[in-house]
Amino acid sequence: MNRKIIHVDLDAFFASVEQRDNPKLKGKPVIVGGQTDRGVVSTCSYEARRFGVHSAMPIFMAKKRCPHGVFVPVRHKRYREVSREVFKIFYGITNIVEPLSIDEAYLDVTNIEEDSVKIAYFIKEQVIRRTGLTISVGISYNKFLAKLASDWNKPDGIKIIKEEMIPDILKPLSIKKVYGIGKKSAEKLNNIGIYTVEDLLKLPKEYLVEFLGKYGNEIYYRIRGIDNRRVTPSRERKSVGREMTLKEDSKSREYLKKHLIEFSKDISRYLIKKGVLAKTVTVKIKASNFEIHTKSRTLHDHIDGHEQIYGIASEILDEIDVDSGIRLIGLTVSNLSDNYAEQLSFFDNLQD
Ligand code: TTP
Ligand code: MG
Repeated sequence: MNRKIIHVDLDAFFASVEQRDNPKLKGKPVIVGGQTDRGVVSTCSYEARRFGVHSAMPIFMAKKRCPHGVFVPVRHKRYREVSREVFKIFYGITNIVEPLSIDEAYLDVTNIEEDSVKIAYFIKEQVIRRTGLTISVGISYNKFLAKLASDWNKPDGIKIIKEEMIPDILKPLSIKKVYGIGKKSAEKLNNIGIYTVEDLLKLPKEYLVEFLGKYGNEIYYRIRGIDNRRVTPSRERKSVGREMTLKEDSKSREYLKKHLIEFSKDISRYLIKKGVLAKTVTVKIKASNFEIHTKSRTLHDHIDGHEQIYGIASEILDEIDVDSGIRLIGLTVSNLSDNYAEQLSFFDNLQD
């Protein structure tokens, strides 16, 4: 039997929350991000996107492109609250919800008899009524196509991709739209004259595998509308970490700390995207003689900011002996708050 998968993604999430909390910002180009010129844009309202502003752009550049923009600081705590409200609506429909980030999830509604388009409109209506935000919804019979569909008419979009529309509807799309084709693979394919899904459909499976490695097989099937990945409810991660073997063994704390700064930024970005916080910070080192040491600190409060994570990591490193040379340095945060599990238990009793 055909599955019924819905993919939901809030529109300009952080910026929309700012506009909802402060009605003076409605209809204005709102840019949410770091407050200094050295910061980056987290996201911006669709009004600002018209001027070419987008996520991850340096603030100074956003100011150049959109000098009359309203620049506001990031309020993660507030976004997590709103995210929880929205996820409650999803869990009110089914328990088979797979959160992908703070504003995005898959729902498997195969077992719900109601027409999936009606369910999608119900979600949109509930989200706007209970949070004042708009959400884009994609409906299809697998994950790849549902996600593609939610992006189709953003913002406030709704789109259904049916089996009989495949492959025609996919043919004109850029290969960058295909889940699994990253920037590097896209460039590689562009170099041999492959730009659209239509071009890609002409490549034999063996060639794609040869060319793209192990994902080639999945991509071959995906663009033919075959994607059997299941919607897996709330995969909870226990920790998030980064580590690196250094080019040469090092005794310099300053050099090691530079890596900790980069790791902290990476980890913080991940936590914020997922809407979770961490309570324990662990630094790991491998000495020149290959001995591994780890040292942890557990805090009273949960954190997600890179400066906070680095602050703790740096203090921990100060307590570690580096004089005999360090081969590898790593940083992990754990003891994660689970934003989503709370909702699961809340709705457990309501579901079939
Ligand atoms: P997205 O869903 O990628 O973006 P969006 O909701 O702002 O806009 P839309 O879906 O309408 O295209 O990300 C959700 C939130 O995650 C976003 O509001 C802010 C945050 N985020 C960052 O902080 N940095 C980033 O680089 C990205 C992409 C998102
Ligand atoms: Mg979004």
